[in-house]
Amino acid sequence: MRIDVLTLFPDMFTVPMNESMMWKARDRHILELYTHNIRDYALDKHHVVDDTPYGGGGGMVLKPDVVVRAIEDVKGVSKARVILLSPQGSVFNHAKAVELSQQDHFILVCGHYEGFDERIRQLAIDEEISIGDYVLTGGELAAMVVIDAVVRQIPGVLGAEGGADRDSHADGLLEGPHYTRPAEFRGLGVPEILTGGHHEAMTQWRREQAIRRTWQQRPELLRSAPLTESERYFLATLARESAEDCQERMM
Ligand code: 4HQ
Repeated sequence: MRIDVLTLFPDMFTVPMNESMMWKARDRHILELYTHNIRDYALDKHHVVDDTPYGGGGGMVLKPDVVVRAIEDVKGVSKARVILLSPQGSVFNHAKAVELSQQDHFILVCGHYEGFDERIRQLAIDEEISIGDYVLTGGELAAMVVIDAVVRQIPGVLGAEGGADRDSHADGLLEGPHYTRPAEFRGLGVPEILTGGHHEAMTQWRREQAIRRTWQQRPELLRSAPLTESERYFLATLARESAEDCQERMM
């Protein structure tokens, strides 16, 4: 996979994109990542990239001539998708990460300041992504979030053991609890089922814990999670328990 990033702050990428899983992906030639400084595409003496907005209102807006020139130069004749990071985009999620992990090339555009001249979108952007409903100072951290989530979905990046298929969201559920040694810590033990060696019972227990945690933390995910009939029955039990708890607290 090849990813190109257009940014005013390429240095922000150097450490995060060269550690841990990201370094492995690059070292194993699974990922080529290039950053490009948008300022290099400002042709005037002072390399100006932004200007005041028409109609006033304060803040600065990225100039269309500079940013479109940068995108067109980086894209060249390739068919790479051009993605803008902004709070106005559609919200990034696991499905989007999987979809992008199947592309062989895409371009991320990061802005700073109030935003982008609208003609950048009209002329040079295929798609707009937000990493969540809050406002960042720039698109760089959002781009790194997207890159991390996408790259770990590419086969060969994580080892077979740490495969992304067991992650939260991979099966539409949150992950249940994990434990490691010691067997007792500050009076708290480890669920017996995990130390018993009954593999099938353990798998079912893990699945139920995932359903339980999803019910507690993110019940809306259960509307689309693929559950078996007996798992739906287990969920109905949890819902009944919650209703009873609620009743009790009202007494
Ligand atoms: N920004 N998801 C404003 C974001 C953001 C987000 C990036 C701040 C773009 C101009 N990006 N700049 N949320 O808040 O991606």
